[in-house]
Amino acid sequence: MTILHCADLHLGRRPRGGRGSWSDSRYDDYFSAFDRIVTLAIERGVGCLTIGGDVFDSNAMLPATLAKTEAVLERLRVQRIPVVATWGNHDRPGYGGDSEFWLAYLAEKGLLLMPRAEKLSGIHETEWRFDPVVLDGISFWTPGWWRSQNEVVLSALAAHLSGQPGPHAVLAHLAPVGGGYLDQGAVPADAIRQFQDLVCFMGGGHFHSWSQFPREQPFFFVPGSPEYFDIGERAADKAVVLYDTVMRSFERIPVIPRPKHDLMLETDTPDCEHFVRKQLEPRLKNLQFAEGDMIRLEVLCPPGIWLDAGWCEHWLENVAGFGKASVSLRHPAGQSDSSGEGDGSQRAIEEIIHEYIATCEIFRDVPEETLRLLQEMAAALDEPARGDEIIHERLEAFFAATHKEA
Ligand SMILES: [Mn+2]
Repeated sequence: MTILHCADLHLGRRPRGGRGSWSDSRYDDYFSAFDRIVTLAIERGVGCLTIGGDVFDSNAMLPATLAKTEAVLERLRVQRIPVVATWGNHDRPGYGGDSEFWLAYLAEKGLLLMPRAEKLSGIHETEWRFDPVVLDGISFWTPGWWRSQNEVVLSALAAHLSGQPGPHAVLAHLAPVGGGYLDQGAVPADAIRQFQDLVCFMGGGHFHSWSQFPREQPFFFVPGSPEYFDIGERAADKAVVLYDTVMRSFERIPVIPRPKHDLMLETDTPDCEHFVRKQLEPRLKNLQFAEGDMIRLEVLCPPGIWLDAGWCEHWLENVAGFGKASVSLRHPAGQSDSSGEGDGSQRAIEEIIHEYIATCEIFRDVPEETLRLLQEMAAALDEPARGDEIIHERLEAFFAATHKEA
């Protein structure tokens, strides 16, 4: 069987900051990206399309989001190409009730198939119940998404599969990491490796850029989100994987999100018009870009020089023609104008951090928590013996306080 695997579609997503034409065009981007993947599935005549979670950006959605999703999936239904999907952290409802999410509705409508993983409350230990979807003799399983228990469920699933006749495939909204991990969707590579001899294919997700595991003869793939989650996302390597379960071979097919450009420039003046004329315009002359592209500009400023980032963003969007611009200032580390005066240097650093937080989308709404997190992490550097532990604790506290999830 040939499987086309994608993940992290984030259908229904809008950029923060309200409605408007930019918000509308980004909203459409996520559907267009999914639609192109569906076209690819049809053109290649695949055996099935699999989705590794975060189908939707949120379980609370507008009616139009559901209707548009159904319309895209309908294209596959008429072509008799089955879709097998698992859920990610974004698909989950914020309250209990594991089946009360919209993927279950799409499954009921016959637009996709969903393997299940259920938690059974055993008296002494947690037990899990797994129900596969069987297509052409291959059983598709999922560990589901269980937050801090993700790794536990994954091992329970591996144990379960070792007693079941194959062939098996697994879909999981997870990505392997080598070293320490700070994210519920990241699991140690060994947690994935235990499936190596149990499955013919494993489709991952959660991280928004491509990775394969192991490097040689991979069976596990994180494809990457087909669109940028937001303008600050650094994950740029986005693709889908076409996998042949008989040959155990794969083709990596890049998917192209709305273009985003990352520039870094310097200024020695706070005069925006001068900066645009002398630095920005000459740089843009050499940049291949089209109207509606996104741009992230970082400007290195000498101590005490503050360019008006908002003015520059406005210029990039309204004069240069970018769809969205994000401008942030950077000041050299460890330098301060107010040396030798009480806690003056400490204050300068805090100001710089505040300025940075204000320009960075994921921290902007939680400036106090972010500042505390940074201070605590800086303090952890002074305690090498317990540093790791402190950083884990502090990050968990930060995520708990802000409900931020990747
Ligand atoms: Mn995601």
